[in-house]
Amino acid sequence: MGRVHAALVKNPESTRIMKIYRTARGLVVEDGSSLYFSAALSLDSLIAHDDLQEHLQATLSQLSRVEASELSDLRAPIESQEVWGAGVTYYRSRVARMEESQKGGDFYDHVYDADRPELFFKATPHRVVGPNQKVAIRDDATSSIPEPELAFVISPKAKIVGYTIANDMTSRDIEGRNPLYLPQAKVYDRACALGPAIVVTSDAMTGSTEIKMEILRAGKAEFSGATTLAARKRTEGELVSYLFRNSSFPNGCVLMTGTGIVPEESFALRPGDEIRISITGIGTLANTVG
Ligand code: DO4
Ligand code: MG
Repeated sequence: MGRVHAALVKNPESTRIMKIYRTARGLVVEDGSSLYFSAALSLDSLIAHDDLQEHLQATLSQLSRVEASELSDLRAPIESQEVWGAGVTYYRSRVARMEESQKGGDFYDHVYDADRPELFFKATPHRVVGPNQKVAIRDDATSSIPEPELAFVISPKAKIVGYTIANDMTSRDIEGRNPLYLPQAKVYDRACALGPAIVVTSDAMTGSTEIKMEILRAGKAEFSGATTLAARKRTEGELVSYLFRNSSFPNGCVLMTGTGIVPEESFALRPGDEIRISITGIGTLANTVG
């Protein structure tokens, strides 16, 4: 099990960072080296707490201690939340989209520099898969890529209560034909993966936090790339405040914060590829294409 990375720790009072896993049986809370299980707690009710870290610490004594084997059947750490995405928040994404676009490429340039970020609807919970589950390629797409992203878990009152890892699967040939096809390129069954856990912290993640992605084909590395949060152009506050403008999220929501890693244009995912996305302090989200 992972340990908290210094990048997550801003003040000594909050060094006790916890993780929430969702399994087929219920929720598992990791606190240091201890694991606690509850079949009764729901993510919807937890995410409603703006002080989630303190709330969880106060709740632990009522939960049962369990062994690591309890984490064998992980599910996406989501219940009723909508998943949204931010786009073109890294220079690499701006450049790649402009190259891929047959029409409308300058839209990406404009949105990179604009005050208002690109925010788009990504998934309802039934379209989201968890760790080790299969993500999908659309039948009518010819070039699909994974997008490795940090995701915010946000309370109904617009407070970031945790972080997780997201894979924003994208049919880039469909989006490349016309930016108005974005919803079809982005929203389809099993187009989003989340996990393995929500890191619960009230501290912002620092710029040195690393995001890495490796794509294995027949067990061999076919692509690898890395970036850090320092390369993201938008702050946590601006992304969340634009998302909540005139929009309410009664059960909170998940916001993917954009990709800074895009494989070269000649690359396309194939069935059987394994996608491994790691973020400092959170862990690794692994999915196979199928
Ligand atoms: O503009 C299209 C979406 C971009 C995106 O998903 C990203 O930059 O991560
Ligand atoms: Mg994306």
